Amino acid sequence: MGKIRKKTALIFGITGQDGSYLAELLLKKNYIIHGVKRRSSSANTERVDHLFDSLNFSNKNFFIHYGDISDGTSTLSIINKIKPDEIYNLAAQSHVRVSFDIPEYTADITGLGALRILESIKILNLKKTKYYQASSSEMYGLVNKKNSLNEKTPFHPRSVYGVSKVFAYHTTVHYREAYGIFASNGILFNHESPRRGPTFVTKKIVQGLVRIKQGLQKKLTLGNLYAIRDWGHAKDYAISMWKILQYKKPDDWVIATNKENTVKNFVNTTAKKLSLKIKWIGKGINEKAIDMETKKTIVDLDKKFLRPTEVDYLKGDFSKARKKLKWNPTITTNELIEDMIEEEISK
Ligand code: NAP
Ligand code: G4F
Repeated sequence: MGKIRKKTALIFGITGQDGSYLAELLLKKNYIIHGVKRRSSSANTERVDHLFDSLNFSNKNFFIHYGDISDGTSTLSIINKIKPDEIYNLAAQSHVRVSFDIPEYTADITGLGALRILESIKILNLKKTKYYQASSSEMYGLVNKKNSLNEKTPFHPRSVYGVSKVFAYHTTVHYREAYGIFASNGILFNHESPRRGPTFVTKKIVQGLVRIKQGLQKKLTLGNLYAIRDWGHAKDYAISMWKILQYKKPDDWVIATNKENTVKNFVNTTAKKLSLKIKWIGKGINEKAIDMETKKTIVDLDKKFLRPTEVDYLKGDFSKARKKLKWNPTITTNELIEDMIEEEISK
C-alpha cells in the first residue's frame, strides 16, 4: 500500500492565541505545520513551545519560519517554498483600542497583509491552495437593532481595526470571484482562553480579580462596563477554522455562541467564582465595585480605557455553520471563565 500524503498547513500568526490552538488541532489531525513568526527581541513562542517539546524536534511535523506580512517578498517566498494545501491568515494587529493609536500600521498588517498573501497565491498560480481569512465581528460595528448578526448583516466598522478587517474580508471574496481561489472568511465573534493576551478585557478581568484575591494587586481599572459581547472559547473556534476549509466550496461563515453578556456580567461572574462579594456603587465614569468584606474599592473605571467610538453590541447567529459545517460551540461562557481562572491560579 502507498503512503498517504500528509496535508501541509501554513499558519500566519502561529504565536498568537488562535495560532497555538489551531496548530495543536492540525497536528492531531496529522498535518505538517509551518508557522510564520515575526522577529522580536524576546522569543515570544510561549504559546507553542509545548508543541516543540512534545515533538522533541525529532517528529518533523512542526516548523517555524521568520517572516512578516508587512513584507510582501518574504511572504511570497515562504508560500512558494512550502506550497501548502491550506493557508490560515491569523496574523494581525488585533487590538481594537490600539488601532486608534497606530491606525496606519494596523491597516498595513490587518488589511494589506491579507492582500499580500492572496496576491502571492495568485502569482504563484497555486490552484490547490485553500485560504482562510480571520475576519471579525468587529466589522459589524454600529448595529441598529439588538438582533443576532449573520452573514447578511451589513458592516459599519467603528475603528481602523474594523475597517482593515472589512478590506481583508472583501479582498478575500474578490480573489475568490476574480481568480477562482478557494478563499473563505470565518467571521468569528470574540473568543477567549487562558492564552488570551493580557490587555483584552476578559483576561484583564480574570488576571486582575485572581491577583486581588491573592493579595497581589489592589484594584482593577476598566473602561466601558456596558458593552455586550458574545464570548466563546478559542479551542472551539479553531475547529471551525479547519471545518471552513474542508467544506465543499469557499464561503463566508459566522462563528459565535449566540449568547450575550456585558463586561459587567463578566466581572460579576468571575468575582462570584472567586468568592469575592462585590457591590457596585456610583454612576458613569465614577461607577466602582466595593469588596463587601474589606470595604475597599477593587474595580474602578478610567476614561483612558474608553474608545472614541465603541461597538456596543455583538451577538452572532451561527445557524449556517451549525447546519452546513456541523459546527457547534461546546464550551459555555461559564466554563470559559472557570478555565481562565484555573490557569491563572495555577501560575
Ligand atoms: P493574537 O493573539 O493577537 O495573535 C495575532 C498573531 O498575529 C500573533 O501571532 C502575532 O505575532 C501575529 N502578527 C502580528 N503582526 C504580524 C506581522 N506583521 N507579521 C506576521 N505576524 C504578525 O490574536 P488572536 O486572538 O489569536 O486572533 C487571531 C486572528 O483572528 C487575528 O487576525 C484577529 O484579528 C482575528 N480575530 C480574533 C478574534 C478574537 O476574539 N480572538 C475574533 C475575530 C477575529 P506576535 O506574537 O509576534 O505579536
Ligand atoms: O476585549 P476587548 O479589547 O475586545 P474587542 O474590542 O471586542 O475585540 C476583540 O474581539 C474582536 C471580535 O469582535 C476581534 F476581532 C479583536 O481582534 C479582539 O480580539 O474589548 C471588549 C469590550 C469592548 O467593548 C471594550 O470597550 O470590553 C470593553 N472594555 C472595558 N474595559 C475593555 C476594557 N476592553 C479592554 N481591552 N480593556 C479594558 O480595560
